[in-house]
Amino acid sequence: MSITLYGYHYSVYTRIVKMVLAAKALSYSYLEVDPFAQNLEPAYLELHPFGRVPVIRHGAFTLYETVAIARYLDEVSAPVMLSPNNPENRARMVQIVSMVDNYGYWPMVRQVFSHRVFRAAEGREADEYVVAAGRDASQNVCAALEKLVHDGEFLTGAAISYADLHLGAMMDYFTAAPEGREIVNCFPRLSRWWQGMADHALLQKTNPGLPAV
Ligand SMILES: N[C@@H](CCC(=O)N[C@@H](CS)C(=O)NCC(=O)O)C(=O)O
Repeated sequence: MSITLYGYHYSVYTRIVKMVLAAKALSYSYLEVDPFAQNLEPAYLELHPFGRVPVIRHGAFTLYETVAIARYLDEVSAPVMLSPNNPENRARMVQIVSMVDNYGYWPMVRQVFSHRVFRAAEGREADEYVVAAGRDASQNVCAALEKLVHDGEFLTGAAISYADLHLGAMMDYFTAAPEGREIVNCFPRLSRWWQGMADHALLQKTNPGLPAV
């Protein structure tokens, strides 16, 4: 059955799904959708009622919400490889993903990265008030992550899990900003994890780059 991914080039959530597809060596076709465009096609809103990306179609089955997509793809293409066997580690994976979605994405990506890095690449000014608010909120998120990082090489143990991909995509954007690097450097366990993860082939392969003006 063929897989279609609807995504946006610079979207972290689209990148996460691309990493899962690459990790599982799944081929797919890709359709670009700009979720920030004014009038999204009604046909797209049928797929995603909130007008966001990503969405996947697998045969007649369509799915939105990145975590659901990632876990579905991991499960339908054996062997399952992104979810730890141990219940504690699996719960930790879900906790980290849920935590960064609820408290980290907005300050780390939409405030610090978007304003400091993405806007600069587009030749636009950052709103310093937004960057400062994002920096403060991100500090709390990184402090919380510092307590959750496993002693192993990856976030939930010795093997890579979905949490590494999910947080990795956000961390790659966040640490592209000097404020992000400075914050992460204050947390030794989180820094150790990120130093090992930053050059991971899945992140390298899916790096969207920045707009050229
Ligand atoms: N909870 C959604 C979040 C998806 C999301 O926010 N995607 C961003 C792009 S990274 C988007 O579509 N933003 C459009 C907007 O905020 O209007 C998921 O996990 O898939």
